[in-house]
Amino acid sequence: MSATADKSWVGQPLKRKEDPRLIMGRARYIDDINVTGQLWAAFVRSPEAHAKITSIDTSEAKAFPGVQAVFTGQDLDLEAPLPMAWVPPGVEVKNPPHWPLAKDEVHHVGDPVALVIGTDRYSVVDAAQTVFVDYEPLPVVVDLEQAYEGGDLVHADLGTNQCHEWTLGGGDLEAGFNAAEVVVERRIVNHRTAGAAIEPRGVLADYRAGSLTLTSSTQVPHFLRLFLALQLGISEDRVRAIAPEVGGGFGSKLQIYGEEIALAWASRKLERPIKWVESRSEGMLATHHGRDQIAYVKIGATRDGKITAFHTKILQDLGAYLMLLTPTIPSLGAFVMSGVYDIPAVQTDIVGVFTNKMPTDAIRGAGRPEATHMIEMMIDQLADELGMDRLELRRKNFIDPASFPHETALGIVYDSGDYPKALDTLLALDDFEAIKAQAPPGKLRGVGYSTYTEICGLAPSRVTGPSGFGLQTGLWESAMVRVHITGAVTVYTGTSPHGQGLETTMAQIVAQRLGCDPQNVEVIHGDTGTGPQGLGTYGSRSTAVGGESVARATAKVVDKARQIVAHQLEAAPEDIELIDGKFAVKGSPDKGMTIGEIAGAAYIPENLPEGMEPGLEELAFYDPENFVFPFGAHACVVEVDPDTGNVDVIKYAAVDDCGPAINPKIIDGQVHGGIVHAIGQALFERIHYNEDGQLVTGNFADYALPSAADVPSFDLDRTETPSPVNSLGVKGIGEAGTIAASPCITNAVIDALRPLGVSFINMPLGPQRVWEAIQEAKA
Ligand code: MCN
Repeated sequence: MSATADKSWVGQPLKRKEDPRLIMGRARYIDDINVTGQLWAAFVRSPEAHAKITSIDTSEAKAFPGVQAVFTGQDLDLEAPLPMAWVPPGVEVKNPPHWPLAKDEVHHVGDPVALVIGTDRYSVVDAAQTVFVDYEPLPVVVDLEQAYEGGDLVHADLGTNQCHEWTLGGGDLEAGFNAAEVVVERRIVNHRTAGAAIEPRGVLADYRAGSLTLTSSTQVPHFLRLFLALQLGISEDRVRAIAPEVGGGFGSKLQIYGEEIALAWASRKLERPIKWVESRSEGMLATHHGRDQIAYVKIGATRDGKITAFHTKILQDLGAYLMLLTPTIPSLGAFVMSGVYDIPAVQTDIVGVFTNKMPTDAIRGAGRPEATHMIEMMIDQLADELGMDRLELRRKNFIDPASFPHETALGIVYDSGDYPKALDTLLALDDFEAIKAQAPPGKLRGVGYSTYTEICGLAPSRVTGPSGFGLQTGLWESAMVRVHITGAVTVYTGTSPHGQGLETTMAQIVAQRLGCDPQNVEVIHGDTGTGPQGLGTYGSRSTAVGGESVARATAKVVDKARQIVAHQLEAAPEDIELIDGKFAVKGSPDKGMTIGEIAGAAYIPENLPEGMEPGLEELAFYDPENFVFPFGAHACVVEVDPDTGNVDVIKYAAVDDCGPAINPKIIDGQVHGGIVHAIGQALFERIHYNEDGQLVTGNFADYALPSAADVPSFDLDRTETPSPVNSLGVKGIGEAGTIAASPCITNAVIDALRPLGVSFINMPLGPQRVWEAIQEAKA
């Protein structure tokens, strides 16, 4: 055993430490938290998709029993509109002001126009209904292509619905298509979905004595503190943001929401704590949506199947405003647009387009599911055109495992990978073609495949490509590790887990290095009032960036521990190693000290090395040199009823590679959830607005989330290809299933329908669409 590795806690399928409190109802979500003197808030939201506000009459609401105040957009004197955190360098982005309460005009159904505050949770909702807003309706544009082609304007003063246009590419596209003997073009739709976290959003703002404490169901408490400080003009040290237990986010809580800012402002104004918890239907209207892209995709190849060029033009439906990361989303996909393939020329043109709908932003995968959907569908389409086996086509174009680290045509460096191995491992799991061949009479079966890579653990300031692009913020992470005198350990992480199990995996990383039990390691997160600066949980970054910072802080503790032990045992620090839970001299394991005993020596400093500070706690900030690139291969078998168009997934198998597993059980759980998320998009879920901009799918009756009955049990395996980017070798896994599964399902449905003459179909593959595709093919 080396000085930093003892019992192998890393790699153990431990049960999640957080589960007992979650399962037994002991967790405290925002809805469980109330404070003395608390008021309640309700938002008045626009029923119009686009309208001028000609007047707002709040008199009746103000007279409502218990109502303390009613505010409109004219009352909110903020320092700035809601933030949009990132602009592609050198790209002109039109960013219309987005206020927590609309000032003169509303731009989507659900746009908040007034805030009613009172003593009772339910009567403020009734009072909100008595706020009379006079709207002068304006033309509504809902359809993305119409908005792009010059339909009615969402923001008349911009003179266009086009927000921005930019290109990410590398290699000679023209030469690539000239060299192609076969070119396939498709219009691929990736429809709008919701994050649909089971816990809705909620906020409790408590401003008193010049300080603000804001508790919110958020994935990013540190960003929230920053923007609260900026928008309210409060010094950051007087703002504390807390993410309590958060019941899922799936990207939808990676946001600075107007409700957070408005409640903070009102709490300061009234000097009372104020709380708001969203209803499900309010959440469907006003929590950001995701995806919503239409792409015109073109792939070129030689007759023998070598891909020569790949071009995509993406129209991104922004909705009515830009939120925190809205314009970033397609670029995350563009970074990996060529997927796991060695393609000499790749280009993505991105056009952001405003429509009168709720804004879109990051939802699990954020741009990468869309990119994977395109390349993996196009591989199947190309194979069909070439008359070539689709797995053979994939193998022919896989990036050579010997070429890692591999620089793509875009100038992005994939850290490590072995795509043929992932596919071989997948094919060993099941005989998919045999399952397909066993279709019952009257049913059609199809097999789908997808192979993928994604970009995680964002370290964007390090990445610039040939066209000069690069995300501008370094996404470092921090950790503090404190060993207590009893040997218990507290870890503070700047990540903000909300279902991922990081309290367990981070404890495993620490326990392995300190020789203690993970049960004795408590991981604290989600509170800017404790621990160091941090950046939150999203983009499957928490292990590759946050976990690495935990490992680095622990390494500093180990370093100090070895010096203390060496001093006490009169040995050299280099000779101290961790053996059976004790730091001891190499070859003399009987005379060692546990981490608790070392902490005792550190806090009762009677015999420390000359000049050493007492205490045993260390802080580390880790700023990665590159992204990490998880990858994998998925396959499924679907069964289609041609009479009804119904699709059942009867087999789903996945091989994912996120480097060495910290906790295989947690990884499996993440992959399960991710796959179900994408099966949901492929077959069931769709945020749908009618032509007037009214949300049709405003609750879980109309917005169909998959249930356990809709998915098979999954056959999973892993390969483990370490990343050279961090010392743990780890990559992300939280989004992998979602990235791989939608093209896998879609390709399978096409495979099933091919005998009927259907060669292409877009999601969502609900019965009606599938049935219609069959009828069209027949006709
Ligand atoms: N892990 C591991 N070994 C590895 C890699 C990861 O054991 N080699 C573990 C991690 O330590 C962690 C889990 O797998 O316990 C996921 O880790 P990671 O991939 O680092 O992802 P994050 O923790 O950053 O989570 C974010 C990711 C995203 S972007 C979305 S969206 C998402 C997801 O995680 N939303 C979720 N999973 C979710 N799961 C739940 N229950 N709820 C959500 O809202």
